[in-house]
Amino acid sequence: MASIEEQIASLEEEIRRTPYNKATSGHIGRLRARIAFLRLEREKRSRGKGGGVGYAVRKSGHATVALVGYPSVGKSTLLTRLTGANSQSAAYDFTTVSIIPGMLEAAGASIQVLDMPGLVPGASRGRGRGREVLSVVRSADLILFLIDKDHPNFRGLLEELEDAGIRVNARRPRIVITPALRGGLTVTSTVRLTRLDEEAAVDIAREFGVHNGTIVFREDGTPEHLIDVLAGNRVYLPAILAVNKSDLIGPTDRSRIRDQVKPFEPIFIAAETGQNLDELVLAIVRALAFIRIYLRPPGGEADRVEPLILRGGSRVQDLLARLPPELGANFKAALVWGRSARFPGQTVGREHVLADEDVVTVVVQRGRAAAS
Ligand SMILES: Nc1nc2c(ncn2[C@@H]2O[C@H](COP(=O)(O)OP(=O)(O)OP(=O)(O)O)[C@@H](O)[C@H]2O)c(=O)[nH]1
Ligand SMILES: [Mg+2]
Repeated sequence: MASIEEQIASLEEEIRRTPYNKATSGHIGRLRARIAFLRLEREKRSRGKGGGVGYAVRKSGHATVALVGYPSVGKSTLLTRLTGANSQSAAYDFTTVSIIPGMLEAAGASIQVLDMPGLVPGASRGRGRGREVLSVVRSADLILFLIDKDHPNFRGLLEELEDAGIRVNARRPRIVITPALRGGLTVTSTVRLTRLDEEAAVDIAREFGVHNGTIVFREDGTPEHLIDVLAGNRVYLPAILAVNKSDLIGPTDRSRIRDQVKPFEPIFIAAETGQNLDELVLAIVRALAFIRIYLRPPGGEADRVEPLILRGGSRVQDLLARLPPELGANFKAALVWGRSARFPGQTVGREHVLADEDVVTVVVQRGRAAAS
């Protein structure tokens, strides 16, 4: 029996050979689903063997940014410039053999930046420690792609990430799958499906061993969207892109690179000379969408001086995670003033999504209230 690797390769070959049209789209969807399923299996096995566990990188600070690029594009030089961490840099590939963290202080936030080994083609299949690197990328909050004039094949980087289940600048598809024990598969949708028909959806689900239950489309999803939801282990990360060594790049090359990386808006920098790093830092801060939360003790005044910094989209439970554990353990409710509140002092629960500059009082059980 062929190895998982060989099975995947031959399925990929079959997709390449099959012309894409309406008649073959169902078949291709099934092949893609089988590949995705085999990849999941491969991952499970390598974990079982103790492989693919990834580097142990302790997250710290308010957010973590992963520097992703081919070897020698200047990742280590950039880390040193941004954070002062001493990551080795040299004029040959694979100088970085492990992941080096540094801390960037910007806009009142501490941002952990991770320098990692350059990705090579085939990284998602394990080449050049690729799987370990990609597992660290998965746990980051933002990807900073770094390319240079000699390594402009940014699509190749994206493909490695895609193959590792990392979705860049995309959101989780609005497809809900509820498996059942019997009764077959029912597909329903709240919008008209133009990119995938019911029959194809059922076939794809079967490839993942889902034979009974409901699939509800809340958007006009593609076969890839459905596969992502079935695989279940996808991560959705924001990303920005910088072009390093701009000191060596003339205007013609710049516009060529701009075209190549669309829809990304590249930031041209030179890590070695520090050129344009302010703009890059601004872009990082913007992409992380920090919010400031002011705590207010019950009956007291809000501390307007030292906000707690959280990621955009954070909930009350994320705020609690940053406060003394007894507050979380005895949490009863939170009172919120500000943009996320429907009215001043609204009572909310752990799931409530906070907004920038909200004022929050944490109410704990046993009639005791506290905020700090
Ligand atoms: N001209 C120019 N050279 C740079 C710049 N930034 C880095 N370099 C050079 O590019 C080479 C590689 O830099 P590194 O920082 O080691 O690259 P890396 O991406 O960390 O490489 P790996 O760890 O092997 O993946 C070094 O010789 C740097 O001096 C820059 O802005 N301009
Ligand atoms: Mg390096």
